[in-house]
Amino acid sequence: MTIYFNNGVYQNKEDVGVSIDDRGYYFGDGVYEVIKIYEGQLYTAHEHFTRFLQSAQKIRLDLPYTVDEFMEIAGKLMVDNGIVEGHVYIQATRGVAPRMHNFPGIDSKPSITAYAIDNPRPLSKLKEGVAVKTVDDIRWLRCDIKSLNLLANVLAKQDAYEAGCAEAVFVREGIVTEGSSSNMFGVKDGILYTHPANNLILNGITRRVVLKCCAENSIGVMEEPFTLEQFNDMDEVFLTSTTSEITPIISIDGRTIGNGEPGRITERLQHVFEQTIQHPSHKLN
Ligand code: PSZ
Repeated sequence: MTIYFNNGVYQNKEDVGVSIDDRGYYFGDGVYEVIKIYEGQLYTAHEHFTRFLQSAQKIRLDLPYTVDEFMEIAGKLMVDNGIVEGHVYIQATRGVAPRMHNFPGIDSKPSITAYAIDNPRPLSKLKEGVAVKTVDDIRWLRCDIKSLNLLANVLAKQDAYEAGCAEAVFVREGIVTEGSSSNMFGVKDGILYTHPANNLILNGITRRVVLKCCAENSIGVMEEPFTLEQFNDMDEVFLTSTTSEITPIISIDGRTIGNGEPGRITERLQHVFEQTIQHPSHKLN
């Protein structure tokens, strides 16, 4: 039986009642996180829960737990559900109140729900790479917030899937920002390029791990905006996310990158990343 976390109570999925008046349901008025579990241990959980609290603060949502308390909740869900390889999903909404746009009164408390679930690593995609499709970045200007509002991301991902691609790449005014649920990287002449961590992208935890791996392995990094034209002309391209890790990209809009196989630096970073998994207590800072 899978045990879910529902506002401080651990219960069966069937017993988790969600109100029709929840602001997550009405407005997507909330934030979330996904934390990977490798070998029965949470990976970079401190960073994820720090970002969770930061996202909440950016939407003026006060959460009643600290990073350490969230780590305990996630750990309990992982252990009690016997998850060895998978992830924890957690979200917080602005709670339950009759539908109105402005914030509910102080008597309304956030709704916090979480669960742990099996999710194997995408080994064949990691090895073979994936195709991607570019789409217009029609999102708002606070993409740094891990918001439950994902309509533009959902539409983009569906576009990509219908084109036989695994991910959609957002392009804003000619600049590659990020994927619909990933960060984007290119390698040109041995230098790694990725969009700077500003309001136009989510500063991915996996992105941060990759940048740290580069620093430790003398791989040059340019956190500078790059155009779609530059992206198409990269020697290697890959994407990162908590569940996709470092996934090579082998084609963009049907055009092959390099020789159509994962690049050398991409594979080297995958190898270094793999070592961080084996030391899950690994800290970013
Ligand atoms: O399971 C999945 O499909 C997941 S787990 C995390 C994501 C997808 N995506 C996170 C994400 C994102 O939604 C956007 C818009 N940009 C970047 C990322 C990567 O963030 P991290 O590395 O923290 O998962």
